[in-house]
Amino acid sequence: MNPIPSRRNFFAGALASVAGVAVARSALAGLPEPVIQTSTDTAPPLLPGTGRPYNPVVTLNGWTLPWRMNNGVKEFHLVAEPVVREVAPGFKVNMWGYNGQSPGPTIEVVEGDRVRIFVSNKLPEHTTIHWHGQRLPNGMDGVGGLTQRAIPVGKTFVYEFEARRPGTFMYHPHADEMVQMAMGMFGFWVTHPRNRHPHISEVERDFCFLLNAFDVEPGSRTPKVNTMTDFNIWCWNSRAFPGIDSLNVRLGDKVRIRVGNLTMTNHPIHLHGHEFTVTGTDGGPTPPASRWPEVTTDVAVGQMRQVEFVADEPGDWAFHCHKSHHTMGPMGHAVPTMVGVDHRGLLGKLQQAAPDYMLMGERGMADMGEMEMPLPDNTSPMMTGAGPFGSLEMGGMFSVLKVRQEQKPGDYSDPGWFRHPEGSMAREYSGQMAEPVRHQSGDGQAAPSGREAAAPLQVRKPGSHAGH
Ligand SMILES: [Cu+2]
Repeated sequence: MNPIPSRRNFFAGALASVAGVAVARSALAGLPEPVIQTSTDTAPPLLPGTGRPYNPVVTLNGWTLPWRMNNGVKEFHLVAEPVVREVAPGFKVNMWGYNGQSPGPTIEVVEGDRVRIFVSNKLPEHTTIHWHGQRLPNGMDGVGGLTQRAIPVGKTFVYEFEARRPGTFMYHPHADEMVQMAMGMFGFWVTHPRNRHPHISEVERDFCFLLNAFDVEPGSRTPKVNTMTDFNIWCWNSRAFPGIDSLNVRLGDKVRIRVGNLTMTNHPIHLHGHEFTVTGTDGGPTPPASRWPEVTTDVAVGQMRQVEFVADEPGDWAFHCHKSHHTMGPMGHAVPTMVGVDHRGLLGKLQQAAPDYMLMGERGMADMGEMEMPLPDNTSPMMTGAGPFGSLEMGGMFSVLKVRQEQKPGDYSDPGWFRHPEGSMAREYSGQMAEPVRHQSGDGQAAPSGREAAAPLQVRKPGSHAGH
């Protein structure tokens, strides 16, 4: 019956299961006590203490909601409420979420489980929860006005259904959706297979996180809820680099990462140093014959992609969205391009007219990663992150897959930076330099930069960063 007995031992010693704590029979008549999370750390996997066994997931900078068993039904209690989420060190945002955090806790159940979810509304307006991707009775689908009356302020509704198919799902409001999702209301749902499934592999590490985005003016604390596409805080689980934990695995581990997209644009998620296959969507596990190797998978809006690989290359491997504006912290993207513009002699005059005028980008923007520019209170730098060799010049949707021989099975702690074997790193060349041979065409197009006289400098000024 138990498809994964050996794997479960990996997590021995992890967080003692809060799930299924013995509850007095009389207490079962009432509402399950809501569990509130105060930490933004990645919680260790929550071992199932009751119900069918399964191999739990690890939610990046998140946690799994404990449940209680009531006459064979798994009971959860979600509380929709305003929360303050620390998005990155020193940067806190007023969000709406569930049980103390945004995103809400991950819900983990097993195929065939009967699930009862109490949803208490402590928001200033009505809400619902839609269970994205699930097979369920129509009246449990959570679409305000269509399948139910929205949950009024201060009330608790109950959703109940059987988790019919294994897979990776999401939950979010289907009431004033634009505002409530712009404020951070969503969560992950994993239905583990009941038995060994021909298209679902057993893995040593199983991570999940949601892609989400906010528009927060630097120095302010509340997302602008009417923004359509022009977001500036690009998050994994409502955290932005350097606030996103690394994914720490043992060399040789089979790793699964489940990524759901609840932003308003697509995100090509890219892993360095390994090839992966997409093994599932929110439609379920993909047949093995339909899979091919990739190093980037595009996760479109409202989609989930589940990727798998064997972590067989030791090191610190970048793992990020491939849209370069999504691996940056907040800044005005409307500033003109200054690369190649000579400001000498101009700065003083400009500062007489505009004392705050700052010269930036003349040699590219790499300086931004290290310069200690005064920032307004409560924001995050555009490019930051101290690595072992300097600034990473990143922000937003960026993390690191750390593959280590020494990582213990079931240990998710950060092993620190990779120690590169002697002779295995890019290094400065100090030998003789030959004069490069350049192709000379008649119109001087291939002339080395600085020697061409006639070519006019083309400076394109982007109007906004809409559409990224
Ligand atoms: Cu992206």
